[in-house]
Amino acid sequence: MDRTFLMVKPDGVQRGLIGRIISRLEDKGFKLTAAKFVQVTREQAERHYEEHKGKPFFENLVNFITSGPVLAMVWEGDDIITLSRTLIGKTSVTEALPGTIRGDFAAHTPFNLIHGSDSPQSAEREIANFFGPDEEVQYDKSVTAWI
Ligand code: IDP
Repeated sequence: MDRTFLMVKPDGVQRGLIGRIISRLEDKGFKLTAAKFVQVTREQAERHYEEHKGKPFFENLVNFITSGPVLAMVWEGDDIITLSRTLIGKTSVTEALPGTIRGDFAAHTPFNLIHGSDSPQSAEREIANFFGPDEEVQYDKSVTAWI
């Protein structure tokens, strides 16, 4: 089973889209193993987006992600990194296709509602930035064999 870090960003929280975003992840058959509703600190935001340090939009991005609470989550599933990014849609809202979370709900970059890790290495780093080693819940879902 692969795992990833998914986060409803402050715009998703403010717009009341937490439930609908989680529904899409559940509909796909992914398994939630950890969730935390938090205010991201500046240090945490800079660590989370460290690959973008030095880019022109970095400061705005850190300001955005610390502007209100987020829902940080860990989800599991086979190939979940690729599958969840397909479900999320393209970074730029003008390229995100209808049917994807961003394509259906987001209208302005960087307000694109949800973050998803782009590699197993990023996932591990991002999970460790938000969760301690004992905060994930291990359990079986009886439908797994049917997904
Ligand atoms: P991703 O979230 O689709 O993985 P990344 O390239 O990792 O995309 O960028 C992280 C976040 O930074 C994006 O989701 C978006 O909110 C913001 N962002 C990315 N590129 C730009 C840009 O060119 N201008 C403004 N914000 C951007």
